[in-house]
Amino acid sequence: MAETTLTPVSVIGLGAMGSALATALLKAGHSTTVWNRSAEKAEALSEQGASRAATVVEAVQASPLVIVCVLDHTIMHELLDPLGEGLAGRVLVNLTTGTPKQAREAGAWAATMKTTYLDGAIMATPPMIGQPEAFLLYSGSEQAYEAHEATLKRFGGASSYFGTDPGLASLYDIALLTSMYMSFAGFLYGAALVGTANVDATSFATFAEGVISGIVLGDMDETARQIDDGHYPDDASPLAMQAAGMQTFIKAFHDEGIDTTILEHLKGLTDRTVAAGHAEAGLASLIEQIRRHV
Ligand code: FVH
Repeated sequence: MAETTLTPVSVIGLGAMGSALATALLKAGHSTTVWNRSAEKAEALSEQGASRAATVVEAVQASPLVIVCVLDHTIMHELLDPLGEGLAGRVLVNLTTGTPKQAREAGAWAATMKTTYLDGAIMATPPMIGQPEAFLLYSGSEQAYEAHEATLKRFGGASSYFGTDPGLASLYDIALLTSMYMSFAGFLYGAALVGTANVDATSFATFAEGVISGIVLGDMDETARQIDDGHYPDDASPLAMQAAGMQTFIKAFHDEGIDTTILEHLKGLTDRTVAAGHAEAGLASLIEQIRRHV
């Protein structure tokens, strides 16, 4: 059911992100109550029309929808556990970064408090909050997401709901950020290698963009299909050949005095995949060793 009037919202935690969230709510006209450990961070928001709660309890009592955005889950529990059934009947949206396991534990904990729980992950920086392209991920109570979707979209127009498992938002968030970090690292390693011949990163980027967008991103659908099928055709570049190539790459990095740790790790993963029977398979077969906890 969609909102018909603007829901009053409380925001607990007014760091860079919590302040941006509260600002977005105020701009949209929501009655907004705020609380922060260091009270001075509420001053600017108070000038914009926020009500200042003196305690966490007061903040929770002020609104049916409570957003918490503090440094980590331990702090979130330190602040909210003492409330007990003081949280009953509230919708708690936890935008504090945590692991999927912590999110699931928080979902179970909230149920004991008779609180409806939505976990969220923010793929945006504070200045992006409130923009149509800002992407926040949510999982947990579907009913709560549907009831408050319009309010939650105040934070980011591109926000999405991923399912009832409270851990899903964090799982997607960490998976997407891992893809980002690894792609970024690949470019940095390449730039470092050509840099040993005084080639600047800008010149390297001209070629790297084509390889990354054409070969890596261009083939992503096919790679995903192979992962889902559990079948990894090699496309004339079998893994055993690629493992030998990687050894040469490691030697090249070593010869030029550059860090080899990530490549060595990739080579180890590739060797284990070959040893497990995928010598003739394609690169996507690495997923089978990645899935193993070593
Ligand atoms: N800022 C960002 O770019 C990222 C984007 C992705 C998601 N994160 C996550 O958002 C959570 C909050 O991050 P933040 O940027 O607001 O962080 P800070 O500015 O450092 O504010 C931290 C807030 O936590 C409060 N806090 C810390 N320790 C305690 C404590 N022991 N008791 C009560 N509150 C505590 C702190 O209060 P204060 O220091 O101002 O009194 C701030 O309200 C985080 O999970 C990011 O991973 C942001």
